[in-house]
Amino acid sequence: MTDLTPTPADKFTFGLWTVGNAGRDPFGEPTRKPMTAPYVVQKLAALGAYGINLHDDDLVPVTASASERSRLVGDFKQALSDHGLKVPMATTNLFGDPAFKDGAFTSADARVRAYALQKTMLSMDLGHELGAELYVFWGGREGTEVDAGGKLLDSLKWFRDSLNFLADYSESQGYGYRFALEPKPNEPRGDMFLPTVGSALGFIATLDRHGLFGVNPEFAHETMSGLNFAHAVAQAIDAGKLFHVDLNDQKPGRFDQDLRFGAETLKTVFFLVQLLEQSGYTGSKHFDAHALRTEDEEGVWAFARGCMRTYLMLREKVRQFETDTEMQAALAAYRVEDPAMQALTSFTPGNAATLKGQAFDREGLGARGPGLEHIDQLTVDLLLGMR
Ligand code: DIG
Ligand code: MN
Ligand code: MN
Repeated sequence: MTDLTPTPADKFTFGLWTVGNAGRDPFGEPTRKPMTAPYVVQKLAALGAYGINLHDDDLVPVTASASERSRLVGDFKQALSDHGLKVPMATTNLFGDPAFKDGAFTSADARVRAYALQKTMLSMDLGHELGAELYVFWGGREGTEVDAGGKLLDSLKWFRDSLNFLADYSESQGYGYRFALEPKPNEPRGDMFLPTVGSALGFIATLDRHGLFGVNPEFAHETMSGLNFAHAVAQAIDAGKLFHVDLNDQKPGRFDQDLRFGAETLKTVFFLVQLLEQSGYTGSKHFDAHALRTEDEEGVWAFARGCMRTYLMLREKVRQFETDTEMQAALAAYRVEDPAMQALTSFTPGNAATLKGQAFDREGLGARGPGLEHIDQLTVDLLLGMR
């Protein structure tokens, strides 16, 4: 039987805010008591996690005094050292404070944009102090409900100026951060800027230090847009821009559910794991998810165990998929190799002339059955454990 025990080598990470989610939602009060950061570190290490990520406010409230900050950071660092957990990623909470209610980097108020830069620099300082090498930007409040404000073009300029400033700050400090933009189509804003992986990739190309920027796709966010998350991740990998990934699950057409990984959409989740494993992705497998509001603390740890267990089970299914002779034979038949024809698709004037004169059996090409029903049923058999 495959060993499904998570180890730090699997690079599973959680955010302080994920297992620390107290169950508050727009229509209800918290259902769980808060947990201290050192306690969360101890529990996640015991479950086999590799690391813990944080927003600045998750560890140090914006109202904390210097001595309180020192104590909170010191206790957290001690717990990390005691339990061997890393902090691979840090990020800023630019979405909770009312100051950011109409955006942070894209606020129409220049003072808010400047404050967002200050808060992010201080948060980058904290992340560096904790050893983070990746910095995520999720623009929770970067968007609109009212487009009459006339800032659609200005917002992209302000967003770009802020990211350029912060990349320059990181380099000037010698922090060596890489940065990952995390897209989301809506919620909490009616329409958010950089809504999908595709839009984020296009925006990165406009940045000064674009080589330092990649994406942090989240399963729930692309799914909210009605998109296939495996396709989004494939494009990020193709662009060499998959710097991080937020793993969870989601029912299409609903608010951001941040469900336990694999709780809802097993086939897409399987193809995602296959992509991450086959592409040699070496970044964190970050579960940006939380236990259902119904759950008590034991439910929180069942949630965390489930995220990691499901990833490991699907990784085993990927191995089975790759070694299943019937599946591999069906995949080989699906792809029609024709070296002579393939050679013609590399442009030379001669190839173009030959290709233009090439006779094709157009009707025969259309009549051929690719065998996809068989391949997909074999996949279902595999996922249901029937082969
Ligand atoms: C929400 O999906 C966002 C925030 O939780 C955080 O800024 C980011 C990092 O995972 N994901
Ligand atoms: Mn989410
Ligand atoms: Mn996320």
